Amino acid sequence: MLITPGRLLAKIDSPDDLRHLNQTDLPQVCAELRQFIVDNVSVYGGHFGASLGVVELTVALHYVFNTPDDQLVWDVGHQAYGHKILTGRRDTFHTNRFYKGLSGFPKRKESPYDSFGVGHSSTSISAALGMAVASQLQNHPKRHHIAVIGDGAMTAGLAFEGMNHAGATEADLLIVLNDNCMSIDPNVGALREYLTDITTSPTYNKMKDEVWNLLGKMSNFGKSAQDIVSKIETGLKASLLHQSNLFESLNLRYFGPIDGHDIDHLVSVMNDLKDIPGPKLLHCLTVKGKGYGPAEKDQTKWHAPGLFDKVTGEIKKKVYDKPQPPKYQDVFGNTLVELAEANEKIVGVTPAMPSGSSMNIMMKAIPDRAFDVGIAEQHAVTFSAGMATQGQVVFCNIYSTFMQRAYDQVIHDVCIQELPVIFCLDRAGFAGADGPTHHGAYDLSFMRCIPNMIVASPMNEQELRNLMFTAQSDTIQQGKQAFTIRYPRGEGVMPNWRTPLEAIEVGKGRKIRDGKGVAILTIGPIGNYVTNACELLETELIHPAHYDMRFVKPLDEAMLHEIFQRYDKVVTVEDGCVMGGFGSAVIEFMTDHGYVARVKRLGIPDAVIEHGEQIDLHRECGFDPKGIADAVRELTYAERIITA
Ligand SMILES: Cc1ncc(C[n+]2csc(CCOP(=O)(O)OP(=O)(O)O)c2C)c(N)n1
Repeated sequence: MLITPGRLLAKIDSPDDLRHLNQTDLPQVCAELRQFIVDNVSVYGGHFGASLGVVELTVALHYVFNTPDDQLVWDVGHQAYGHKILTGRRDTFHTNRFYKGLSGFPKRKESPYDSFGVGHSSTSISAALGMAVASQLQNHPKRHHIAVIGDGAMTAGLAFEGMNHAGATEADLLIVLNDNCMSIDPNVGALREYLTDITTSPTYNKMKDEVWNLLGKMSNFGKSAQDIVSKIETGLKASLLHQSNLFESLNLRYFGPIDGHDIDHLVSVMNDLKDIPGPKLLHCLTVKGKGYGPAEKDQTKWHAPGLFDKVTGEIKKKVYDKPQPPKYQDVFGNTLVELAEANEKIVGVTPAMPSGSSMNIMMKAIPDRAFDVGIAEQHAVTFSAGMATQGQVVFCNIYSTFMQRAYDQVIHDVCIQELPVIFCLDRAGFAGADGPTHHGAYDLSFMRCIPNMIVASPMNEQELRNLMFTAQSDTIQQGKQAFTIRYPRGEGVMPNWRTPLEAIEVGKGRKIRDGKGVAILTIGPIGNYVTNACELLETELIHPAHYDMRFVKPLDEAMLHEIFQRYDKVVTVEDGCVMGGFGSAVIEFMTDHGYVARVKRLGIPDAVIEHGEQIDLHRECGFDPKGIADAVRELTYAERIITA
């Protein structure tokens, strides 16, 4: 479907074209940009509310600053659709997030305007500061560096680490705080309260405007006059706010709050800020979903709504004639409540993903035992560890990819201290359209090498429920081991998934089918592809056995002995990196026990795999049903020639 940009937008092939327009044209550019985003996302999907909320900011930033020489860093990057469209990607924007198309996030390889690759949050301040300090070292005194960060992303420790450093430098750094009171779900924590406090202090706001005007006028009178006014301004901010200004305390000059949808004001303020040296922060108030009614009203739902009818605002849902399997995340959310109702020690922890992980089901059902701690994965893990020391049974749910942030906490705060925290890693394996920044590719490898850690993955919904049941049982909780359960994004395979809860013996796999000559060993839901692969092979009279190992650690050694005694050809399949993962564990077992077999490991290779539908990526990496069948054919080829 061809989407036509508005009259002005059609002529903007780069920010240079934008900068040639009159400032009076900018409201029209904003309206057309907003419409173009609505038109595209409604038919092609993607993130939505965040980009609509920063339309004016995006236009103002590219209008005022000399991008790409000035370095503009977007935090997370899910709000950068307007930026992509204004920076030469308007005509390819319909490929956004599709296999081989544009990335849904800024990406250095994609454009010189994408100064820094993003996807995970709260990196922008550190990255832009690094650029600013490099500019000083390389003698580019006129280059500006801007980090645009949301109030949600600002809750992460990394953002504070960046500010702490920035405040001790003279770097030319502008932090634009895009405050819309939302993370994906409503933002949480004391920082949110603090920002609301600044935003709603009427006395401060009035005084601030007056001082600002004065500051503008004083700039004609040289640096010492500016310094005096600046001191008055700082004093005013401190005395008029309930606390001293957080950002000023970190030695960042604080400006705002201003209306982030007033394009004229944004342009004039940014022009002023260009002349103010050193690290500074501009606090902009915006509305997530701005300009599209339904998205303004239900901001969580419209964070990434899927396809929708742009006229009625109806989100398109596929209609099926029979019951469908649930999403793994919903099995997690519902099972957690079921378990927590029976075991009052159970608590749930999520770092800013209540709806993404379905922890919101427990937050609703048992609010005092479910915690959204903000975008703070490291804190989430150590907070869980703290609760575990007191005998709470903690389900800490973190997307596999975001767990990378908290690796030291898992080792240092949980496993070394023998605490039985339960980690549920959602979005394990390929994340799909979000791409390489979000693929949960590494958890099997990085979790299995930690002492005092059990690592499991269910092949279906029933197994997920049973693993959760097992992990919270007294046997595990009185032991000394943490318990990782990883499962993928999307739906499972069992429409009737509310099965009775049963404990699973830790380190015990399942034989799914017997075979001849070759065995396929799988971990997790990717094992469901094997049924299909075997159907393909049956017609060629190849009969592989299939084992669902369930646990990567501890491995089912009895089962592996059986396998290596019966089969000298083995294929391992995992939706995770092959280096150091499940297949590697099987090979380690094989050599440790002196078996000799041909083993083919299927999984994610040592490469950055881009975005696309999960099945496309499985195919690309050779572990879709056909890829698995091919691997078996390859292993058995010589034998079949001989016996033919
Ligand atoms: C480290 C990390 N944790 C979680 C996420 C998932 N995530 C993506 S956007 C988002 C909300 C960000 O909120 P904010 O920065 O305020 O931007 P907004 O969407 O409100 O514009 C979250 C939690 C992430 N991208 N990175």
